[in-house]
Amino acid sequence: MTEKSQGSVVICGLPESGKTTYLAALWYVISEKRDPNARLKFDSLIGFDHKHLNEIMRRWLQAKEQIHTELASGKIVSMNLKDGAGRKVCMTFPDLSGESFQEMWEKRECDPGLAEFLRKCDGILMFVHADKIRRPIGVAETTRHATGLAGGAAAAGPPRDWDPKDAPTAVQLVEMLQMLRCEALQAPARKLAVVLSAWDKVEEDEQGITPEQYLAAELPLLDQYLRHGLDRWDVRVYGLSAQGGDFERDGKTDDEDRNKKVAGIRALEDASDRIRLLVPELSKDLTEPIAWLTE
Ligand SMILES: Nc1nc2c(ncn2[C@@H]2O[C@H](COP(=O)(O)OP(=O)(O)O)[C@@H](O)[C@H]2O)c(=O)[nH]1
Ligand SMILES: [Mg+2]
Repeated sequence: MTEKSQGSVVICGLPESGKTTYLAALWYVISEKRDPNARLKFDSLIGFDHKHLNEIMRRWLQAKEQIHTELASGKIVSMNLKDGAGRKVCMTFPDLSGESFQEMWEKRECDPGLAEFLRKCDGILMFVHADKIRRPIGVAETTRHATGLAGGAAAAGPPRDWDPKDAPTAVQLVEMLQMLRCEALQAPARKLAVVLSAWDKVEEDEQGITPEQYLAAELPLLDQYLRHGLDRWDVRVYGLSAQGGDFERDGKTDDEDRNKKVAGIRALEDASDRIRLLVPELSKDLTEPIAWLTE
């Protein structure tokens, strides 16, 4: 098997978009061989140590939210998977914190280590937390805010300076994707899997909505860019619940309602029953987006 026949995927996503939780659940499923029907199987690790993966898996099994300081910053880690024919697929996590993706919008700069992987990958897996989407603020709303008119309680106190992090989620993501096509990067990837994480939160309010419909409704700028933009992405939108519901937040156990739900998740006999992936049909196979990206 030559190097050329390998597939390669880069995992992207702003901070708090669900990357570590996905990795923890994936590690549980593939290292314990919990899903015999998974499209891809585990092969090997590059740069990762088992200890770290086992630690995030343990937190996932205990239904505890992941901690944010994880790997030494700048450490790029990859996992090789393989399909039934033995073809290897390399998934790379250039930045589990997500800060270098945010910097692509904030500073219009791309970390050299990240750039190296972007320049040679076949597909991009981009995480978006479905329940933490920053929406654009309209002019009327901004004015009301500033002048303390109707409902202007929020206007109390001095106005806060604008920070690029406050920009709408769709603006940050479209900028990041457009940068992949710029002269300096020229990322060859044509396929993009958008994973809307924490899909259980969406289903609490809007049963029956598909991931595509949700993206179009909540991130219209991103939706229009993906469908009509010049960058011509071949896109699939997934809804993913990798936890099955909210997990215990570090040091906070006084929310009765949340505690009950966490107990329900812990009580599931098979922890892989927490996982729901809308492909759009329901699946549990966390390797599906990786397999599609490298088909
Ligand atoms: N309810 C729910 N919350 C999730 C899910 N996946 C991730 N989260 C939460 O989203 C937040 C960010 O997740 P994390 O994996 O740490 O994001 P990262 O910064 O991209 O690695 C955390 O509070 C997670 O508990 C899910 O499937 N359901
Ligand atoms: Mg993380």
